Parts: sequence; C-alpha cells; structure tokens
Amino acid sequence: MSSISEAEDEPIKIITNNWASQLVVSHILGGIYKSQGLKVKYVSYPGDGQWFILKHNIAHIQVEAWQGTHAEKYQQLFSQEMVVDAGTYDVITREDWWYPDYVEELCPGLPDWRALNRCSALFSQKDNSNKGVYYAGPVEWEKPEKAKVRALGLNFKIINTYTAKELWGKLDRAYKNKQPIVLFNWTPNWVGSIYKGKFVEFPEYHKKCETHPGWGINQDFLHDCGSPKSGWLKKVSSTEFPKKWPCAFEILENMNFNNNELEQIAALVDIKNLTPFNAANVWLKDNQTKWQNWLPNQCR
Ligand code: TMO
Repeated sequence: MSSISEAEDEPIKIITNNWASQLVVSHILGGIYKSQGLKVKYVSYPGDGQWFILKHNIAHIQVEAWQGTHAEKYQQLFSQEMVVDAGTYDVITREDWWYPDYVEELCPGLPDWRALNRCSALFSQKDNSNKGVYYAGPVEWEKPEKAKVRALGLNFKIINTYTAKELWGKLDRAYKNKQPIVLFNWTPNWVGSIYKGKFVEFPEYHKKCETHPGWGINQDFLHDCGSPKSGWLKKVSSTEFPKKWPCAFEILENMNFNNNELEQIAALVDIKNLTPFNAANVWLKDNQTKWQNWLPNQCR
C-alpha cells in the first residue's frame, strides 16, 4: 500500500466495545489491514468514553455506531466535523425491550407497551412488590431506560447486567422454564434465531422525543417513545484517519454486511464460543472473495 507509507510504523487504533458483532467486525477489519502490511492496535473503550477518544484522534475507528444507542453523540460531533462518516452498512437495526413469544399468553395485549403495566407483577422478583423487572445491558451501553420508565409511567425497575453474556444467560434460564422476562435485545443479533420473541411496541420514535419534553404522551419528560425501528448502523473514524491512511479509510468505507451476515458474525462468539480474534479469522478465511473486493485497486 504505497500511498499510506507515511504512516507505516504507526498502528491504526481500532476501538473495541463489549458485544459480539462489534468485537468480531473490529478484528475482521484489523485482519484485513494486517494482510495489507499495516499495523493495528485494538483499544477497548466504553461506548460513552469512545467519542472523546475519536474526537481527539487518540484512536481512529469505530466499526459499529448504532442509531438507537449512539446517534446523539455521533451527530453532535459529526455536525462539528470532529468525526468522519465512513459509511452506513446495508443493515436495519433496532434496539429495544424484547420478550420471548410465550410471554404473550401470560400478558395479553403485548406487544403494545401498555400491556406491561397491567401485568408488571408477572415480571417482579420475589419481593412482594408488583414492580416488574426489566433487564438492561451493561450501564455503559447508555440506554436512557430510567428516563423511558419515568416518562411512560412504567411500573418497572431496571436491573443492569454487567456483560452481554449475563443478559443472554438470564434469557436462557427464563426461556427453559417458560418464565416471564422482558430484556434488552437488538437486531441484527443471533438471539432471535435461537429464541423466538418480539420487541415491545412503544410509542413510535421521533427525534423530538429526545429533545422536546413537550413532544409525545408525556408533556414534561423526554424519552416517552421507543428506539428507532429501522435504525442505521455506521462506521465512524477520527478526522485524522482518512488523511493519514487514505487506502485504509477506503477499505473501511467499502466494508459492508447485511443483517444476516452480522447475525452469523455475532453467533461465532456467542454461540460457537470463539474468541473475537478467532471468529474474525474464520470469517476472513470463509469470505475471501468478499473482503478482497473491498481492497481499492490503486492501493493493492
Ligand atoms: C449497541 N448495542 C448493539 C449493544 O445495542
């Protein structure tokens, strides 16, 4: 890659988070870069702290920015030209409250969110309260769940898990015993191919739901709506990255997956128990033609 020789000795720093597809895609990209003689370093950051890191060119790439989780910070920085849009995947995303299908029989009215309050006791822990429990992911995934519970008057308390694995463990135990559970999930994800279920239908997302308290059914509070139902998934880089590594940036732009591919990528870690590094190597080996097409001609 002749045009990036000025940055030959400096590693490209790829940000890793803590869910399967993000980790594997980071290593897929890193593997491609390494195959082209570039140096790569993986740096782990929580979803909130990573924006400061990108803005200051401390690290260069985030391979998965999800509309439902990252839109606010991304758009803020993008509009100030402090991060670069490296393209949108051919993926439709959704991130929201989710339940296994059998819960519908126990709580008629689902998937409409108003059914949740009528049967909140079903989802309660054995503490004599009728407050339901909603299992959210790790706090660093930064979903405004507390604000949503307040704005929609949900009789629920939020329990954050520490890891994605813990979240899927809760689902698996509930599923095997046909116990009521409502938890955070998203698509594309492998979960829906193993456990049949649905998202709760909250009031339809609107941008103003996050910015104008007066919007929506609660006049006083933000977040009285669900997450976007057909959200985007983007690649983002620091401003320095395309200048220092133009060919590597083009590879990042060209990298693309659809929902199905991303689900299979996540399953390599969460179901097949491969490490993200090994999962990426398996994927790269099985999909050579695909990723070799992402290499720009003038950089080969
Ligand atoms: C950003 N995530 C896929 C965890 O919702």
